[in-house]
Amino acid sequence: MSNCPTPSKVSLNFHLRKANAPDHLRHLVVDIARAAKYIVRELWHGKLGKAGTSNQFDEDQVEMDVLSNQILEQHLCENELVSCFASEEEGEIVELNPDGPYAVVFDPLDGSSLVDKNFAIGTIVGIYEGKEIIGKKPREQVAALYILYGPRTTLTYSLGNGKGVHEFVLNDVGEFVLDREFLGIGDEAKTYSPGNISAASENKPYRDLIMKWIDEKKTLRYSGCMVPDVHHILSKGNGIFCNIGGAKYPNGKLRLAFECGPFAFLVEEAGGVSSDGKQSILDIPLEAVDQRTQFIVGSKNEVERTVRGLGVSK
Ligand code: FDP
Repeated sequence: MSNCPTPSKVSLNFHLRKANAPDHLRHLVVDIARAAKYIVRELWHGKLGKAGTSNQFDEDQVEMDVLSNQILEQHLCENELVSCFASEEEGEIVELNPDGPYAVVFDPLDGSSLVDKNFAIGTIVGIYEGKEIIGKKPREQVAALYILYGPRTTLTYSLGNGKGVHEFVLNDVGEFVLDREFLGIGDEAKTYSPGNISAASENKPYRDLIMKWIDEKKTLRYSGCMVPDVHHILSKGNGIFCNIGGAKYPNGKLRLAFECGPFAFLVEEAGGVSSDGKQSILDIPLEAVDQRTQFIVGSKNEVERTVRGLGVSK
């Protein structure tokens, strides 16, 4: 960083440099952040209706799903740094530059069914070194980040390896500037966020856990989109989020590659814990892009109690 003084407003680029991110990785993260600014603009001014198409999971796509996927793809193409990517909106892994040093996984617009209701939604990204996605474990990510489109647009990233989790806010000149550094998660949860709650009708251990949280007078914080829901845990510094299996989704509803993997990386880096009911999410090998997993994440003691309570109900 030579003789440059630390600016009063620390940009994402400056922060990545200070964290000694390799130049290619820094450029890639900054380009993803740039894509997010175009997604924000479309959320403000674009069409929010249904696209009339469906994604690899046979879920109806909204126009913003398709558009945010295109925006991200375009930015990943532009920098020549990406060997391939897997997106929740694409059926298969998409090959880009064979010499690109990174492979990227992303959900371009998580919670997009809420977009026309004006709820908070987000983009989730995980970055791996090399040309492979299948066979990798989320622990091997070299960076993970999410962008939260809420009352304010924020970007939270981590490079792992004890380098911390950091939050930036998009300012009025279109720069992500540092808001908070080294977000941490305490061991006890005051809030709970129970996903796929309809599973509790046939999954008694899950129902019992929810009743326990109610009896303990924990505070419910569930919006229906994982990005703000897990962000709440990182932001408040405690809480538990889960998405548990039931009849409709035996392994839970969420996808390992684009949703659980990046968030597990961020939460564990912040001092929290993640689990599928048996092991850390970070140790589950990616066998397919459409792989789902149960997801229990947040404050250590509550995640451990939850895993015990579910009795490995996977
Ligand atoms: P959505 O389907 O709206 O994209 O991945 C999917 C997700 O949102 C998560 O963001 C969210 O936590 C979950 O689904 C909500 O599922 P439930 O409605 O089953 O709680």
